[in-house]
Amino acid sequence: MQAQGLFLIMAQVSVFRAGPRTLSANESLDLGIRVVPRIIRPLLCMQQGTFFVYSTRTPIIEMTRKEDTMKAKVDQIREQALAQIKDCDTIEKLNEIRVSILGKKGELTEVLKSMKDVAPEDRPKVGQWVNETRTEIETVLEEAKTRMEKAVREAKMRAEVIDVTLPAKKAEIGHRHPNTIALEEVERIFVGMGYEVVEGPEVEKDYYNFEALNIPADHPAKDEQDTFYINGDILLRTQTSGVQVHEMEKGKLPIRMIAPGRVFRADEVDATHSPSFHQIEGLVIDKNITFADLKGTLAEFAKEMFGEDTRVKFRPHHFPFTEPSAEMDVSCFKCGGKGCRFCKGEGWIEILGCGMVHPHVLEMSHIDPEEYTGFAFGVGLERIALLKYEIDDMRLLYENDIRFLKQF
Ligand code: 2U9
Repeated sequence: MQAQGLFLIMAQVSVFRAGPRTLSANESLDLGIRVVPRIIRPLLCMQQGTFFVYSTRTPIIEMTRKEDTMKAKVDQIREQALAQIKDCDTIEKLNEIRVSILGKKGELTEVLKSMKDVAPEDRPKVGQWVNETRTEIETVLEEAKTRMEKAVREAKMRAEVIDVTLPAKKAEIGHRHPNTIALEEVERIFVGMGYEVVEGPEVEKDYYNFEALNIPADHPAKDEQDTFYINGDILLRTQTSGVQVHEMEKGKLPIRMIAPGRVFRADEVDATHSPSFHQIEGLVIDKNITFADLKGTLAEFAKEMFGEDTRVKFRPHHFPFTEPSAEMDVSCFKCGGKGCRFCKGEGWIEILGCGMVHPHVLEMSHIDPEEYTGFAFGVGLERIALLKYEIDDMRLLYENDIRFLKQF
């Protein structure tokens, strides 16, 4: 209320509903009397519940009952809310409108909070307006929300329309890798002969990869040029032999096992080399095992792997871990041994290395070489796969081109 309003305390006014009388100071305040300039009188006349009286002085007086002010305020909030909802085009904005009007600090909620300023006898009526307005706004909000959700759903359905007449997308089915096919074949053969398949770690101690296999510290294989070292003592295994050493250390004899797995050597990539490839090593330790057992076993393996007519031959060789050592060739399964382009006219194809386990290797793993003997062999898995499936470049095995892999 402006200071000038105090001039009206004793003014004789004609109040709608109340009839003409003199207002007390408190009543004047309650009625919201204020002095307004003559010039804006026509404008204020438009407002509901506004009355004008002449004071003993010249200004024109606007008197508004608090109840009427509240009604105007609630109506204004209602009109504004309905207009905002009508213009609203997203559910998010709709929610913002809800919060700004009906929320804890919303405009309508604020009106309720100011009820204390309303004369007690008017409170039920004002409360009813506010609640009716709240219900109406909530209903309109809910209708708008339902309408928008429906529109969003319909737009989504239109965008996601599925043409059921289109041919189905063909799922690309994988294929076993030639290495896997060859490995499973080797495993099938040896498991059939009573062998166990044992796997071990690709990161290994120098001892299990070299020392326990009688490979001396100054052996060229131990050169950093050939082996990937993690540190001075730990490396990426260059052969799966460590797996057999771990088995021997367990002290459970006899042993009849194959150890397939990935190995690593610091080689440049070419048609026959890769820094990572796969080996299958075999080990048999029992009483009275002789080179004859080695020959018979590997001859049987060759027949099953490359054909019933396959013959084998052994050429002397040297490995630090076996004594005597040999390399085994198989008769060319393309020409039967006559000599062809496949066997480079030799009639024989080198397949694997083998030998009788060196007595010192047995001793280092606490096996008495006087009581037990054994044989061991090692074969490159990629070499078997390349030969068996007549693939002339090792790199093809690592490209994972399904068109290539599907041929085997
Ligand atoms: C223990 C004792 C002896 C495993 C053997 C070979 C011969 C061999 C090569 C084949 C092709 C490696 O991948 S390759 O380059 N391996 O010629 N490996 S005997 O001898 C062992 C293994 C473990 C305890």
